[in-house]
Amino acid sequence: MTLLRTATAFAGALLLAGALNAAAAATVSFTQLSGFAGGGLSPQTVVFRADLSSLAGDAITSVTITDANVIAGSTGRFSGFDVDAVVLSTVLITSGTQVGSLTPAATFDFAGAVLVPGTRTPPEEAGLPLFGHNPDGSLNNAIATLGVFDGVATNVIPGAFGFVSLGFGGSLTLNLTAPLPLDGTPLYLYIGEVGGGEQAIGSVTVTATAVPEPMSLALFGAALAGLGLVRARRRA
Ligand SMILES: [Ca+2]
Ligand SMILES: [Ca+2]
Repeated sequence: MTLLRTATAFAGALLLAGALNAAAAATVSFTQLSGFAGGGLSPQTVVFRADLSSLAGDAITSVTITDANVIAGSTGRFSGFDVDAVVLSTVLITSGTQVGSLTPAATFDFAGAVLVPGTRTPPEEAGLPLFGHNPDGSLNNAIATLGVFDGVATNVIPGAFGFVSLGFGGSLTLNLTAPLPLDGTPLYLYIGEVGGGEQAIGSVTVTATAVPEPMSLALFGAALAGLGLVRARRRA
């Protein structure tokens, strides 16, 4: 009986492994929209849109924005892509002036954001983190406000507000509070870049349920038959 139980447990473990979700990162490309987003005296956030409607997989679990290393824009603490907002929405807009109509399709865990700071162009400002970063390397959510397109396009402190500067080659990863199912309906990722100048590369982590292949099942069946044979021989 022991052998049979072992075989049954083995079968259960295999089937469970087959049902687990496998995650993969898919690169998405951004299109720059006309018009600027933002408010106040410096409404100069450039809005980019990536079409995720035909993304393969079951659900989106996280989004990563990486500075594309185009050396432009501001310097020092404001180096790299200046992320004003990151929004997933089913609403299609064609101008940055329309960001107010974007209803979020999912909620990001902004408190759990992971930042990998990139490099800066001089001045170095030793000891000071990139704008929107806390000294411990975490995201300063009180300054970045990544759920809202409200960036103020200036590198004057005080005055600058509403974004996080990634540094050249730096990145920002945001997990969703719950997986967003992909069902083939329209879905867009919008990001804002304060002041213009820099470009970003987008990456989306997608889960897909692994289905056991016919060959694996055949091999598994053969293994079970083998175990049964051993058991029969032992009994004999
Ligand atoms: Ca913001
Ligand atoms: Ca910028």
